[in-house]
Amino acid sequence: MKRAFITGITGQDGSYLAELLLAKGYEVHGLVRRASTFNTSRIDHLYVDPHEVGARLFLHYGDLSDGVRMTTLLAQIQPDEVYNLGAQSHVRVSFDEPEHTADTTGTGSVRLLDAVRMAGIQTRFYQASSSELYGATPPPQNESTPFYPRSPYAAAKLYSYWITKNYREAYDMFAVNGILFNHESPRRGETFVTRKITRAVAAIALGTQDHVYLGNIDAVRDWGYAAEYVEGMWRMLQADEPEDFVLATGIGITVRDFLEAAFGHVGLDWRRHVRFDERYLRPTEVDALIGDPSKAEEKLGWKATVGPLELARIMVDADIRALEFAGRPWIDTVALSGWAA
Ligand code: NDP
Ligand code: GDR
Repeated sequence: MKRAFITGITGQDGSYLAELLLAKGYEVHGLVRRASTFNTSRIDHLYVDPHEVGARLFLHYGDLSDGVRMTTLLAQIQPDEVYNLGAQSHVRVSFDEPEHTADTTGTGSVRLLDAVRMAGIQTRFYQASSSELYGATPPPQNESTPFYPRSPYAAAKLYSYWITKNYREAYDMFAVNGILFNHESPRRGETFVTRKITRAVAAIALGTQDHVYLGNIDAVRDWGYAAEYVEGMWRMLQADEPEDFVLATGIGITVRDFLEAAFGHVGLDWRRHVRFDERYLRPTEVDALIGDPSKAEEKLGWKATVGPLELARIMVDADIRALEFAGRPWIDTVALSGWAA
């Protein structure tokens, strides 16, 4: 049985990746930050009490700021594959917390890479790199497009990109960067623009809210469906050679277009419900990101099938369902208290 270790397992991508790997027969180990309340709602439905025969999901307390913990955990788990998805992942928040972002989103990666080295294990390593690396460089962007980061988040991810490449070259590690363009889902964090919009649409449609405040709605993004992107991550680690890949849909639309699709799906006119608040602007904005995923299609056989407009409709439907179920999470969950110390 193959064994995987995932940082960021409680996040959007971590939850889909854990689902995928469990379905493929893996034993999955995830890093969870200690919080004063449970932060595992996205993976509760996957949890099986570890005392039960056949349990294959195991959770461990830890933090990317703690390198010693990473080393001891990896030595104990001995994973075949490590997926580094943990990060302070919000671009706007990175302007408020630049040092914390550097520590988790940047230095956290070298802590984990070095933990692999110090633990003396043979493992394949996936680094969650981002289209934010391209920043001010105009689209289309592919694996050879120059980087121009435009936020503390992107600068931290740039460090992680290069240190992953350096460990590949210096220590002959199978370590790769997936340069993923925006990907969303009903599990997307509530403060990213797509989910913020689709939650608002659901609440407005059901009569519990009237308007939503947004920032720059002219930004262009290439929004794909997260559940498809985790398959691409896995394929990168199954390849014969360690290489970096872009995953994207190749379609760019504006936030305005996304608004049109999301509000239009329930027969509403977004212009009546969207207000501007400069608090949501960034000191330096990324105007347009549209990926060229042809290398992944050619070498990994990976191709996105859900485009940004269809995604808007999927997310609106899911948020309406969640509200209709009186705020219960949209996935069926079981109480997850058994694993915690
Ligand atoms: P989320 O914000 O949903 O999840 C981030 C995860 O990282 C959470 O599990 C969070 O834990 C964890 N985390 C945060 N800080 C730490 C820390 N100090 N130590 C350990 N874990 C920590 O992100 P996504 O799932 O959307 O993205 C996954 C990764 O991919 C991130 O690295 C992101 O930057 C990157 N990425 C995402 C893209 C996207 O469009 N979604 C595109 C390109 C890259 P907790 O639940 O406790 O907060
Ligand atoms: P992004 O995603 O910055 O691309 O980073 P986000 O959804 O935050 O912003 C997308 C675009 O929408 C504009 N925008 C707003 N954004 C937010 N969050 N809230 C608003 O009210 C709002 N109004 C307009 C933004 O200015 C921006 O142009 C995401 C994250 O998942 C990163 O971790 C990941 O690396 C990149 O995608 C690829």
